[in-house]
Formats: sequence, structure tokens, C-alpha cells
Amino acid sequence: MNGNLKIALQKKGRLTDKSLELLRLCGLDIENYSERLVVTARNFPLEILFLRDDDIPEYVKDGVADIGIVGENVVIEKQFPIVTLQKMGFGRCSLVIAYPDIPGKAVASPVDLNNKTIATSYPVILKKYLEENKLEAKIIELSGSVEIAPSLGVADLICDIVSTGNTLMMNKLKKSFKIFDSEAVLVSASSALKDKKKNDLLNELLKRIRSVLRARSSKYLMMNAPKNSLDAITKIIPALKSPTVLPLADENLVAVHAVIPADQFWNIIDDLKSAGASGILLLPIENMIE
Ligand code: PRT
Ligand code: ZN
Repeated sequence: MNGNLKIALQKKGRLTDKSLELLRLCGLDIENYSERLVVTARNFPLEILFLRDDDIPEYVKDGVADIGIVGENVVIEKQFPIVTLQKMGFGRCSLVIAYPDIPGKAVASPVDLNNKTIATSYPVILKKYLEENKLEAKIIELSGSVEIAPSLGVADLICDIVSTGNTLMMNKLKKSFKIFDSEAVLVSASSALKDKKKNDLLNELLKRIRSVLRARSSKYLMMNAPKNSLDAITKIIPALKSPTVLPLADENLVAVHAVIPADQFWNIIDDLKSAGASGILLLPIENMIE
């Protein structure tokens, strides 16, 4: 026990690089870990434990790690009593029902699941879905390669994680509907850690993570505007706070700066231009402290 906060990350997989990138954006200096099991940040009392994603919920529950970053799908499937402190905005995927792309086999709606066999690596989530929707289907639990179950005659349908849909296509399967949306989450055994010092470290880390996530979903918008259309332009800008207006050498113009939700830019650009805005710039924000 050295008082360091311990975080479990996926050792090698889809969440590894994005988890490390996020911690680095939080200002943590983490060396390239290659094959080591534990790495300590150089400038923050944080130890990183690299584990298989399936093991992370249990290690967090047992207190081997104080916190962990893992897919929500794994957290729910494992059913351990752990809490989600923060959604991380990456590792997005869905658990979907898919069926063989052959005439007469289409699954259009949930009732079509009745009396079918469904192969999945997520029996807990699927069972819950079937129960909630009063559907009767047989679940075949497989630990991997679920997508080949229909062609092997093991199951009628599958229930599997999909992101691009390429794997389904390659296996001549069609997506029917989704039963669960997932993304990476930061989890802990309880909402506050028992050790006061560690809990302070956790709160500091959470503050930084939230600032990075806020910054990621926002952009800094800058433009020049004729003074007489300032009112019209500020009405168009979906600013999170009141825009900053600055004088320019040309007295007829002002500079307008605002933080906007990243996904709104393309919706407002034509309106801004029609209202007379010029020299429009959109910049990324690295950090946003509240
Ligand atoms: O070795 P370890 O056990 O740690 O890794 P793993 O192989 O079990 O997990 P990994 O790295 O594949 O996924 C880690 C987490 O990433 C998952 O628990 C999900 O939360 C999330 N995630 C996001 C995904 C996908 N996207 C995804 N596409 N997990 C799995 N897949 C699979 C999917 O099942 C399909 O078979 O990838 C395949 C390709 O998907 P398509 O739709 O892009 O073709
Ligand atoms: Zn795994």
C-alpha cells in the first residue's frame, strides 16, 4: 500500500489507446508501457494496471484497482456491484440482434425472437431484454466468434456487439434492432473511496477527465462581424456562455468569439455568412475548466 490511486485499463484492445490518450490529455506523464503489467505516472500518484477487459469489473469490485475504464457492456454483463462515475465518450458500440440474410429468415421486430435460438456472449443482457419484453427465446452462450453460429446451424440468430457492421456483412448477417448501447465508462467499487487521500486523488483525476471531455465536445468559434449585425449574429451562435465581443482597428467591425457545441458548427455557418460574418475560424479546445 503506497497510497497511489490504482486504475485498471485494458491491456491490449480497442479501449487501450483511447484510455491512455485521455489520461495523457489530463496532463499525466505515462511512459510507453509495452508489455509491463503496472506502470506509474511520472507526475501524478497513479498506478496503471493493465488487464483483460473482462477482468476489470472484478478487480475493481475486490479493490485490487480503485477505478477502471471498461465497456459498459462488460460492466452490465458481469453484474458486480460497481458504480459508473463517468461515461468516457469513446468505445461506442451497440449490442444488436442479427439474422442470416436468406429469404424468409428476416427478423423485423422483437416478437420475431419468440421460439428462436440466439447465440451470444452477453447472456445476462439478452436474458434481461427478453424478460422485460416478455419474449421466449433460447439463449446459446458462446465466448467468441458468435457471428458464425447461424452458418454452423448452432443458432437461428445472434446477439452481438457491432460498431461498423463489417463483421456482420462479411458473415452474411443483417442487423435487425439493437437492445443496448454501450461506451467506455470509468467505474469504481463505490461513489467515494474509503481512503481519504485516494479519494482526493480520484476527485482531482475526475475533475481533469471532465474538463478534457467538455473540451472535446466544444469548439472555439471566431469571426469578424459588422457592428450593425452584431445582434443578429449573436442570436445565431449557440454559445455555451455569452460571446466575447472585441473592438477591431476597423471601427465598423468587431471580433466575436464564442465556445459552441462541436457538432453545431455546420448548422450555423450559412446563417452566419448571410448575416455578414467574415473570417470565420473554428479551433479545437484542449481543456475547459468550470
Ligand atoms: O483481450 P480482451 O479480453 O481485453 O479484449 P476483447 O477482445 O474482449 O475486447 P475488445 O478489445 O474487442 O473490445 C473492448 C471493448 O470495446 C468492448 O467491451 C466494447 O465495449 C468496445 N467495443 C467497441 C467493441 C467494438 N466496438 C466491436 N466492434 N467490442 C467488440 N467489437 C467486436 C464486435 O463484436 C465484432 O465481432 O468487433 C467485431 C467487429 O465489429 P464491426 O461491427 O466493426 O465489424
Ligand atoms: Zn475481453
